Amino acid sequence: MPYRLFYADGSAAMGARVILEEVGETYELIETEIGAGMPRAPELLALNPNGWVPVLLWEHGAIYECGAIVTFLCDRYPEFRLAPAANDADRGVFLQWLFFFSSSLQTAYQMTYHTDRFCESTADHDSVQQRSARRLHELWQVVNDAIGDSNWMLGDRFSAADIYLFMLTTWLSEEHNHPSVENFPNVIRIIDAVVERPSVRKVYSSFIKERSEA
Ligand SMILES: N[C@@H](CCC(=O)N[C@@H](CS)C(=O)NCC(=O)O)C(=O)O
Repeated sequence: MPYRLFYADGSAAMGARVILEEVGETYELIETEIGAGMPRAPELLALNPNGWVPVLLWEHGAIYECGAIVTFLCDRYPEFRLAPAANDADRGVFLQWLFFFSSSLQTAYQMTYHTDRFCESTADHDSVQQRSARRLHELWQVVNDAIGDSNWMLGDRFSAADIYLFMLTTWLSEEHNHPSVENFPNVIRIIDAVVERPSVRKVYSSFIKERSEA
């Protein structure tokens, strides 16, 4: 059975899709409505009660959480060397970055894109929005400093953490008062290399075209 992926353009499902491309598996995209205030498909809610994408369907069931899907796929296809193996010295740091990205950075993004979910009162909205945007800057600074002179998140070794990093940078939005990626030159160095991968060029073709025309 080919993989099936609950998917929306611009979403975290793109990172999971890049990994499917990297490992050369066939997959079907299930285009999914995730717009604010729009109803979620019952099929999605049955698999992920949060109503979020990605959800990956495979022969033994469904998995949600982008970091889990990425790790699951990398481990399933070790020959592509997208993640250090469980007993590899780099495994811990690989997991560190994936967890940091999905728990800290993604949550800060969510607080700026869906601020109302984090406020009891509309009076708090602007304050939460501004603080979360500033928090994003702080978190990206941590990542930028950690990269230092390295070529990749794991030093001299490319991994799925670099693909995840790329995905997160595509969500930076001036409209939401996010910091510009220009503030983080070490991050730019990695995303400039990641964007050259055929998998990324395919999945992010519209995004890349829009950016080049802007
Ligand atoms: N922690 C989840 C977050 C997924 C998530 O926030 N997905 C967004 C798209 S990037 C979504 O489905 N948003 C719809 C919503 O928040 O209602 C993951 O990493 O998979």
